[in-house]
This record gives sequence, structure tokens and C-alpha cells, in this order.
Amino acid sequence: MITTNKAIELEDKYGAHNYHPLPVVLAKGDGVYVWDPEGNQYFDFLSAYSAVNQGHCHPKITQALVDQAQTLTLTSRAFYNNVLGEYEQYITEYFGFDKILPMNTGAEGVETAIKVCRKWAYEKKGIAENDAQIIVCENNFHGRTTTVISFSNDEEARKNFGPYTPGFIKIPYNDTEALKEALKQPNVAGFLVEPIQGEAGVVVPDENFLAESAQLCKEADVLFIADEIQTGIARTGGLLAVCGNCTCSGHCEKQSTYVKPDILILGKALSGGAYPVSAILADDEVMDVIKPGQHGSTYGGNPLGCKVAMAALEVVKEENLSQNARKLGDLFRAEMQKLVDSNELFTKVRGRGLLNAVIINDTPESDTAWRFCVALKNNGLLAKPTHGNIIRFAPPLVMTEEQLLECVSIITKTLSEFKQ
Ligand code: IF1
Repeated sequence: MITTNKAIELEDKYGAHNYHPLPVVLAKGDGVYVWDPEGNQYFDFLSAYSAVNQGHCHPKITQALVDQAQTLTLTSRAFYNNVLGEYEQYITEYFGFDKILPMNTGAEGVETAIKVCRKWAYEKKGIAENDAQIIVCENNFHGRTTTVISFSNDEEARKNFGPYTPGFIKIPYNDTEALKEALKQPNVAGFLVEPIQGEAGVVVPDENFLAESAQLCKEADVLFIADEIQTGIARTGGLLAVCGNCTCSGHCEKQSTYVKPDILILGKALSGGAYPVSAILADDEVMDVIKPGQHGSTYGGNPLGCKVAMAALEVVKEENLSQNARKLGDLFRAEMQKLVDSNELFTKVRGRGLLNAVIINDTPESDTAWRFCVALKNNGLLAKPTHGNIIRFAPPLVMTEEQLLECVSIITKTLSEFKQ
């Protein structure tokens, strides 16, 4: 087997340098664990950016992938396939929407939502062609396509990739007053928002922000579009972050805290990390604006992805991953709070469910958080800094309480050894 050093050397020489990975090579995964080529075992506290909520190589998802791979993988949408309809029924009932539009990656899901929103604005709301505006939030992360980076304010993601796509209005996150003002502008078609901002460093909005935003959008006849690519599928302790306090791992609208988006965007854990699958969900009034030839993708809705997604969603329900994420998340933050209270390096812990972050007591330009993550790695736990001084902690949701406490011990031990 290839060694760690060799694997890093090859990536460095032959791959575009569009990432700066932690110096660890992963060769195998199982549940909450991953191993490097030398056989060292680690707890994965990134979960492929929340794509492997169900844990690495979940047997049920792997089996669905293998079975379908030996049967039929891709037909294109030029023909019907015998899995897509079953999947469409399954996922729409699972999340409580009339229809799904299947895609592959998260950014494609966001692009799809933007297109559907604009078309709805012109054909249903009566906005003049090419005038539609979509409200977005500062410090958003919705992917890396040219249109999506056009409304990013991350210089790294944007600079020298222009000219940028117009049609977006930026407001501060978690600011309903700003949203109210922006909704007064002419030609507003939609409000695209992350229920918790991931890339920004796990920024959890005020309790009523989503419900109030959705209500304001409704009053203004504007589509409320939730990007749950990262927060969805049990990560934050509910089936979706828009489920509020409800911890059930299936769909229900009984909970008063539930906020139904006009367009819901899913990706990542929709496939349990086995295969790229994304989707947007909406009711007929919105989805019906799309007619043949107006949107699509060679791979979107392929039988392999459909089977994998159904298995991934079944696992979430069967293993009560929302409840587990909620329970372990509360425990994790309580344990991290003890560290915040008792040492200088950790200044704050925040998050919901198992999407959490710890703020490191140094500037975003410092390498302290990076060095701390390298130290964590050496003690058997993998996490990665974001924005220089924030460390995201997001293990697979199949973790047990015992394993989580072992991870807390690793973090505590690393902290006690660490020299700033
Ligand atoms: C990378 C963060 C996570 C997302 C939301 C759409 C997409 C993402 C809310 C696009 C993707 C990723 C991709 C990633 C880093 C990452 C990330 F740090 F940026 F915030 F998850 F933590 N909407 N998020 O979070 O989905 O097209 O990538 O499938 O490596 O660039 P994609």
C-alpha cells in the first residue's frame, strides 16, 4: 500500500493546489473511524463536511450501492428508469413536499434553486424578465460555481473569477430588520439562506430568525429558500435545521417550530457520502415552472444515486440519528464549555446538534488553530480549522456516548499538552 508521504507527494505534484489539507492520508473508514495507510486509527470529526452523517461505509448504504451498481447505473433522463419514480415518491413523502428535482452536487442544487426561483418570479409573480433579485446573507457559503461565488464575500472564493452574475442583494445574517428593508426593494424573488452558517464558523441564528424570515417572505410573496446541504439530514439534531426543536428523524409538521421552506436544497448526507446526490424539493406551485429542456443533468436522478439516497435516508430514520445528534451535541457542548471555562486557548463553543465549533484565542491570521488540529491528529482525532481561528467539530452521527467521551478526553489531553 502507498505510504502517507508518497500519497501527499503525488497529490502535491499532480493535483491542482485548490486545497490545503491537514497532513494526514486516509486509506480506510468504518463508522466514526478512519485509518491512514500505516494503520493509525482516528476519530473523524469532519465527516466529509457532514456528508458522512451515517458514518463511513455504512453497510446498508454500501450494499445498496453495490447491488444497484451490478444492475443498472445510468440511463440518462432521455429514458425513464425503474428506480427514479420510487425514489421521488420516497423522498417527497419523507420531507413533505409535492416534488423533487434531482441533481448531484450541492452547488448544482443551489444553482437549480436559483433558476427555479427566477423562473417562478417571471412566470408566476410577474417580475419583468431579467430583473429578479434574490436576497442572500453576508458570509454565506453555497458552493463554488461562477454564479454562486458572485454573491459570496469571501475574497479567496471570488477574486479573479469575475465578471460576476448580477441579481443578488446581500444583507447581514440573522437580521430580520435588514430582511424587512431588503424585501421593500423592487423585484425581489427569493431569500436564500443557510439555517446555520457552516463555513462562516457555525453561526447559529436567534431562535426566531428562520420563522420570522419565512413569515416576512410569505407576506412579500418571495420564496424562502433553505440551503440545508450541510445542516440537513439530522446533523443539527432534527431531520432538518428548519425543524426547530423537533428531534424526530422523519417528516412531521406537527411541531410548532417547523418552518417549511418554499424550496429546500439537500446534498451531502443525502447519500451518506457514498455517491454525489443532491436535490431540491418544492411544492407544485413552484416546481411546475420547469418544463422539458429547461434544466437537467446527465447524472441527476440516475438509479445508482436514487438507491443510495433511499438507503441513506432509511438509515437516518432506523438509527434515530436526529435524536442521537441532539443528545450527543448537548453533551459535547457542555464538555467543551468546561474547557472554555478552565483554560485560555478555547474562548467559546457554539453549535447545534453535532455541528459545533470552538473559537481559538488567537487571530484568524495565526496558525494556532492549525497547530492545535495537527496536535489533535497526533492524538487520534481529525478536525480542521475554518477562518483561521475556528475549529469545527462534526463527527458522524452514529457515534456512541462512550466514543464521544473518549473524544472529549483526547481534546482535553491535547489541550493540556499544547503550547501556544
Ligand atoms: C469544500 C464549508 C462545509 C455548503 C452549503 C452548498 C455547498 C456547501 C451550505 C456546496 C459545501 C463545503 C464544500 C467544501 C467545504 C464545505 C464546507 F467549509 F465551506 F462550509 F461543509 F463545512 N451549500 N460545503 O456547506 O456543496 O457543491 O461542495 O457539494 O471543500 O469546498 P458542494
